[in-house]
Amino acid sequence: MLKKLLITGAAGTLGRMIRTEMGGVAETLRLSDLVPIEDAPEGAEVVTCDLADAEAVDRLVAGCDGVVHLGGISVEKPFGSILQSNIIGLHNLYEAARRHGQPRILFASSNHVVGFHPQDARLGTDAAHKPDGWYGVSKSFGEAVALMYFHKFGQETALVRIGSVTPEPIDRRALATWFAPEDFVSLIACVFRAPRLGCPVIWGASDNDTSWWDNSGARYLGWRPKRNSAEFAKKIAALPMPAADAPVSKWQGGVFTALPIQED
Ligand code: NAI
Ligand code: 15L
Repeated sequence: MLKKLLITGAAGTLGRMIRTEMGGVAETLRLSDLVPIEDAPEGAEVVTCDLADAEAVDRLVAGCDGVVHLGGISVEKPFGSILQSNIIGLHNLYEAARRHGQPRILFASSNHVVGFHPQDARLGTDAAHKPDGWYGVSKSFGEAVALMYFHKFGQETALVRIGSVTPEPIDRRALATWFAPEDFVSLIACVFRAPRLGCPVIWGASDNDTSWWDNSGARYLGWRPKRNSAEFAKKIAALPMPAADAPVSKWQGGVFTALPIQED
């Protein structure tokens, strides 16, 4: 078991979903976000920290032997804010990790790294990066940084390309991208318990019948997602059908592919 697990972005949607479920993974949690965390579980340390502040991130990582890195901009935004939180923030995290014993990292990457692959393509973890906006580009950068630190220094990271984490799938696209919160929690446990991790790309998705992604490369972790979006197929079939040539029907990244570049 880890001694101290840092969760960045712990005030966000996924942070709130997982932070009460990490009891079996670490003795102590260090929860961090840019915004204050009011309702932390008992015994957790809480640190307010801007990922763009290198010295603050250095102090944040010190003493942790694992990091679930959820913090950052999680949707398409102007480049300036993505630069601070996702690019400079990522650099600060990996430099801090290098100085403080190389805690294993789970990086919350995104399906938007491959958003411009069509929905009829079946992707392995070696698929070309086809990001669908600055947000996707920042996740692509994050994956590249993690690989560089792995090859140069042996820093281990799970590059989890998350699909769509919601209690249930919200539309037809999500029948392929759905990632049940409990499957995410079990993946986190497997990542931190594995004797050897390396720096694999893992598709962050449940065992969906209509998946676009081949996760066979992650089997060595012993992770077996239990949920399948097929449970909700009838409910989703009753929703209005989007046009076949609409971005949400055509591209893996869905509506993100059609978003404009936003000015800072
Ligand atoms: P969220 O937007 O709800 O949470 C992100 C958190 O990061 C926020 O609480 C925000 O305050 C914090 N943050 C932003 N900039 C920061 C900075 N400079 N310093 C410190 N903290 C900062 O996002 P959500 O949905 O919880 O996602 C978590 C992670 O998972 C994100 O990195 C996102 O890109 C990734 N992801 C999420 C998916 C989903 O289905 N929710 C799908 C794919 C990826
Ligand atoms: C993401 O990367 C976003 O963080 C999340 O809000 C969803 O939009 C998700 O992808 C998705 O593609 O459904």
